[in-house]
Amino acid sequence: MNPPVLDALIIGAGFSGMYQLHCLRDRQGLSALVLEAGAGVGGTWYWNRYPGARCDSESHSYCYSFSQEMLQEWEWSERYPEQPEIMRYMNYVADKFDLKRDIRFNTRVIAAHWDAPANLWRVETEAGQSYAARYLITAVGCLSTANVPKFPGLESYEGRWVHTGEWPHEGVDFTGLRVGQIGTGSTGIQSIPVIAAQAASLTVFQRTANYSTPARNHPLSPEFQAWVKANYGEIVQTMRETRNGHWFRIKDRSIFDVTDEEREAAFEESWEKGGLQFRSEFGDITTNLEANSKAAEFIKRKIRETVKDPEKARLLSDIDHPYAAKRPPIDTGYFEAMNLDHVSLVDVKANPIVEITPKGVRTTAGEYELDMIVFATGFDAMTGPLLRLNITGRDGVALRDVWAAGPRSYLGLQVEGFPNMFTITGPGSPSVLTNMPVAIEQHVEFITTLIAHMRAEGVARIEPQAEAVADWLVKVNEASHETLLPQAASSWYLGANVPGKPRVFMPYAGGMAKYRGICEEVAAEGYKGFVLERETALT
Ligand code: NA7
Repeated sequence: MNPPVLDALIIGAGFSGMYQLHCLRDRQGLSALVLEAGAGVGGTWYWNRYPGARCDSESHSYCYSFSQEMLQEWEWSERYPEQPEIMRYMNYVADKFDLKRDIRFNTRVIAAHWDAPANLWRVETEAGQSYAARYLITAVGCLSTANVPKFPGLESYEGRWVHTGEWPHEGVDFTGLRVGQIGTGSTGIQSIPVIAAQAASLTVFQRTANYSTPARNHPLSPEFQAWVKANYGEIVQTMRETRNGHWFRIKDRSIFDVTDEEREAAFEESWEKGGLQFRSEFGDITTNLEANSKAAEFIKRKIRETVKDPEKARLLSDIDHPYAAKRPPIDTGYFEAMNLDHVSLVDVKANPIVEITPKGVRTTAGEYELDMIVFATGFDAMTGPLLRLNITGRDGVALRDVWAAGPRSYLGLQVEGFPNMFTITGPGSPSVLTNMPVAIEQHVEFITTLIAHMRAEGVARIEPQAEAVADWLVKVNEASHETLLPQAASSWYLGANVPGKPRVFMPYAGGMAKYRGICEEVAAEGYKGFVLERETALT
C-alpha cells in the first residue's frame, strides 16, 4: 500500500528538526513529520551523555531566539549548560509548541530515494515503514555519527568499552575501575576530570596534544539572569552580526597594535574571562600565523605552569598546530586532573595503538591492562550523518558517489541531483564554526521561506545549478585559506580523523554574518544559483 504523501519529511529531532517542524507545520500550515532514531528529542545531546558533557557556548546564547516568550520564560542555571539541562530545555520547547505529536521516535531512516515520476521523496526506516513527501529535510546534525577506530582485537576485549557519543542512558559507574580513555578532543577534555574523580586509575591515550582554555563555569547570578532578559534584543542582534554567532564581539585590533606588556595583560584578562572568549581580545589570532603563535605560546606556558610532572607537561604542551585551527576545547580542571597520581598520560603519537587485547590496549611501547575503555574519538563529522542515510537522487545516483571526493553543495543547503532535498547546516555552510543554534535558525528560516515561495509560485522542483555548486566550492575553499583553519593536519574539519575520508575542508569559514548576507542576496535575486521548475514543466 502506498503511504500517504506528506508535504515534508524531516529527519532528526534536535535543534534543527524541531524548529523546522514548527516553521513548516505551524507557520506554513504544511503536513510535516519528523523521523527520529532516538526515543526523545535532543539530537546530538540525546546521545552525548558522557560524564562532563557540557556545551561550550554560553547558555543564554545557546538557545532559540525566534520566540521572545521563550527567551523570557526559560532560565539557564549555569554559564555553560550541562547535557541534562539542555535536554530539559529541548523538552520544554517541544512541549511548548506541541511538537512531539508529529515526531516519530525510535524511527531510524535507513534509505531515501527520489522518485522522479511522482516528484516525491520516498523514505524507508529500519522497522520497514515507508514514507513519502514532497520535500526532504535532513536535520541530522554535524556530529552524530560516532567514529570508533577499527583497532584490531576490539571484539576480543574482555572489559567494557563505550563511545562518548553513544553513552549508555543508565550511566556508567567507574568506581574501583582501571579506566583507559582514547582521545583528547573537546569531549575527552571534558570527561577526563570527571572520570578521574571516580575511577581507581585513568590512563589517557593522547595522539594530538590540544590547547584548552579554562571555561570558568559557574552558576548564573540572579543579577546576570535579569541583565540577559532585559538585554536579549541586543544580545540576539550581536549573535546575528558576529562571525561565529556568539554573543561577544572579537576586538578589531591586531596583536601587533599593542606592546608586549599590553598583550600579556590582555591575554591574562581574557584567560580570566574564560572559555571561547579567550579569542576576543585580538582580531588576527585566527588569521595571522605570527599573531596566532603569541596566543599559542601563552596557552602552552599556562599548561606548563599548571602541570607539575615535567614529562606530562611536555607532552601536553607539545602542540603541532596553530591555536583554534582545530576546534578549541574549553575545560574545567583538565590540566589540573593531569596532576593526580592515578592519572597517567600515554603518547600514542610516538607509540601508536596497535591493537586492543583481551586485557586492554597495546601500543608499540607495551600493554596497558584496563577494566574499561572510553572512546572519546569523535565523529565522522558533517558528511557521516548524511551518508549513512543512503540517499539516492535523480537517475539513481547515490549521494555517497557524488561526494566520493568530498562534499559538494550549494550554500551547504542543497546538492545538485537531489531535488527538493535540503540539508540543515550541511557541509559548505558555516555550521560547526558557529554557535550552532544561530546557524540552525538561519538555515531553517531560509528553507521555510524558500518552500513558501515555491508553493506560492507553483514551483514543483528545485535544485542547484552545476555552476553554482562549483563556484560555491571555490568560495568555501578560499574562505578557509583566509584563516589558519586548514593548517591543522589532524582536524575533523578536514575529515582527517577518519582514515580513508577525503581531506576536504568542509565548513564555510567566511563567517556567519557574511554567509547570512549571501543567502539574503540569493533569495532577493529570485533564488539565484538554483533551478526552479514549475508544475507545468513536469508534465
Ligand atoms: P575530536 O575533536 O575529533 O577528538 C577525538 C580525539 O580522539 C582526538 O584527540 C583524536 O586524536 C583521538 N583519536 C581519534 N582516533 C584515534 C586513534 N585511532 N588513535 C588515537 N587517538 C585517536 O572529537 P570530540 O568528540 O572530542 O569533539 C568533537 C566536537 O564535538 C568538538 O570539536 C565540539 O565541536 C563538539 P587526533 O586529534 O585525531 O590525533
